[in-house]
Amino acid sequence: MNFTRADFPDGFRFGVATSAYQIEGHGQGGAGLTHWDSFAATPGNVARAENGARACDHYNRLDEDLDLIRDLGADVYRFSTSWARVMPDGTGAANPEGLDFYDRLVDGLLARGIAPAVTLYHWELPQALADRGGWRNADMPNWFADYTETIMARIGDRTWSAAPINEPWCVGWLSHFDGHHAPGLRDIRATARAMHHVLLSHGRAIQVCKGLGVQNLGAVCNFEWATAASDAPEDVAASERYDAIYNRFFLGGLFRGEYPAEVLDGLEPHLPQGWQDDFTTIQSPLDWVGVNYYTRKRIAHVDGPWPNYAEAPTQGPLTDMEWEIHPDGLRDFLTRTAREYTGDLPIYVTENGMASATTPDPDRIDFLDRHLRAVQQALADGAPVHGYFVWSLMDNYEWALGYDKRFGLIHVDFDTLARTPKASYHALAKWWRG
Ligand code: IFM
Repeated sequence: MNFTRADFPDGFRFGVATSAYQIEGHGQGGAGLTHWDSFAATPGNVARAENGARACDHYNRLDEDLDLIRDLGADVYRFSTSWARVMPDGTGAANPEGLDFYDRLVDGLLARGIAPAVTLYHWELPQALADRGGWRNADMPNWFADYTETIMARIGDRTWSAAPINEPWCVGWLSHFDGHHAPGLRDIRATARAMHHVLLSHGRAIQVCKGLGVQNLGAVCNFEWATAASDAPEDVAASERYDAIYNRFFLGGLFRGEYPAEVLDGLEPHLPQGWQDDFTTIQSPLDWVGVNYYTRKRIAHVDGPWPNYAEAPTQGPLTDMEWEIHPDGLRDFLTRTAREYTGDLPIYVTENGMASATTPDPDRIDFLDRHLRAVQQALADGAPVHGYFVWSLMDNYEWALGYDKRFGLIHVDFDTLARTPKASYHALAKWWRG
């Protein structure tokens, strides 16, 4: 990687990202059961039925991990707080040990000169709320607002930025329509409600944060570029439907106060009554938007009920997730988001990275290099990109795929829990440290 900080605009921030359940070790510190624990305990849902009970044991290795972030030269650390660690039953009493942990995390970052970027929900829903229907339940925005108040009253005076929910598509569609993530449903009505309640919960949390005086509030969405598998009109229409569900639904709700017609074709009968009235809350003004980007899909029409699409065979080069490496998609999302939805609002690449078990990892260095060049192209095209955060600081629990998909700049030995920085860590440190 032949970059220097001077190759990016003044004030451009570089960072790394993780999430609570993927690294902390959820079995410790009084955290409550989550729907990921029960999903993983159900045979067939997760590779080798692995769960996040120990993960990287970050809970007990906080200082060591924060030193590694400092030595990397990262400006920002994007982490998440676990709802079930803060409020083990989802509502009601807080867990003092959990609040203390996040307090120490934020103070530890500040003491090392690293800006704390918090996300309030990265998928570990307290089981007690899942038992009450989880994201399908119209009370979710209220429960989420209470949780937001509890955690941000404690740390929100010292965070650099805050975003309520990581990747609403995963929370809504992947988990309730595809059934690939907890709670593992395949139900169109649950999907419609979850997708809407996620956005409404986001809006409520933004309002709570504003009330507490928390600064620099944003939303983090994940996007996949959709390319039609052929020029046939039905494949083109299928790829537009995929794009609408995956990408435009959330941007539309957040920044235009509307959902795309192609999504309403399938979901409208299942949305909660009065959904149109919720956009005032959903559109609570933001200070930035985050783009998580990894890959693109080739999409073909299939006969059958809405949404009538299927993924066409992937073409190389691929990562260990079997995701195509397609840096142009990052450039195109950054420019399209600004052009069609957010204008001058700062955009951060809040996640980008690759799964690769190779060590040393020249493939990861090449991946990051190509995506950073895509960011430079977007900047040259006028997109107001203000930062770029790598997923992930260290190898961790890759959800339904367990521990063998390695996204880290730091290798983790899951037997000894030893951390070993990879070549990609050193390559980034070389220019991030200045
Ligand atoms: O590991 C995940 C993360 O939790 C959310 N964004 C994508 C990453 C890689 O799949």
